[in-house]
Amino acid sequence: MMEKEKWRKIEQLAKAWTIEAAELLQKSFENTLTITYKSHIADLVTNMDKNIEKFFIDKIQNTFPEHRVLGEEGYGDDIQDKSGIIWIIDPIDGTTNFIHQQSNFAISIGIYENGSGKMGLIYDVGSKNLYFAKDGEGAYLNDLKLSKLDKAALSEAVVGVNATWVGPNKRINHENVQEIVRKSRGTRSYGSAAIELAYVASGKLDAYMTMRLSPWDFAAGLILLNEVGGIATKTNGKPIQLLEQNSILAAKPGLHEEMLKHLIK
Ligand code: 2AM
Ligand code: CA
Ligand code: CA
Ligand code: CA
Repeated sequence: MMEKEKWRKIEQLAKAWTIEAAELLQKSFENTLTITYKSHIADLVTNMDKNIEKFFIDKIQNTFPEHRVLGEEGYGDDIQDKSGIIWIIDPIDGTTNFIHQQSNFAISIGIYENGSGKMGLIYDVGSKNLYFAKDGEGAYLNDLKLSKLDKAALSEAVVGVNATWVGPNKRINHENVQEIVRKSRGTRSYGSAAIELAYVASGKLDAYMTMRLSPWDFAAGLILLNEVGGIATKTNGKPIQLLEQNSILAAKPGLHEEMLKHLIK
């Protein structure tokens, strides 16, 4: 199969499966969720996180047996290297919102080939907004092609940041984060890293920063950002490592540099 045709098929199926999975998630609100803790009391997982991950793995394995899957809930492959095609899946990003709000949660899928980002989907299930990007072909919010991001200054920027990082914490000098908060036009916190990265890619946020995300939280968002000229690094300015936990600073050009000056001292 030709390369272009191969990716067209992957796109068509990834979109169809995502819509189908979103319907299962919406339908699940009619039933009682089974909620359990993972590492601590604020780290929740439901039966639906697990079901949706298994749903995707089942579809992918049946259709593309040579592809591998890395999923948050651990039903995928044990991925130690970046070779071949890897689907990096977060079945529900924003599980706390899924449980508490029944909105502001997303399905996030980043598809990589030999470590390079090929396709990203972030589906905000509640609003039915699909953020989609294909390497070299731009990024879309539903049918609308997203514009390249313009330069921005912190004084005119709305920054996505979780309140955790504004107070003393073990991951970053919080006084540097406070400077950013004070100098910005305003801050927002949505509780879904994937949605916040999609918001930066679509200009609804000018920047997003957080101290620890896993591959499934950012895999799709990075591909979207790349298509619109958004810049994403760790909060120390170094490159993000695809298969590791990373801090993330994602922003419009110019603004990324300005925020880094506050963060690196
Ligand atoms: P999740 O909902 O898929 O777990 C806010 O909680 C954001 O941080 C969400 O995108 C959430 O993803 C992510 N996150 C990453 N690690 C987390 C953890 N240990 N506990 C809770 N949320 C985490
Ligand atoms: Ca989780
Ligand atoms: Ca997540
Ligand atoms: Ca998740």
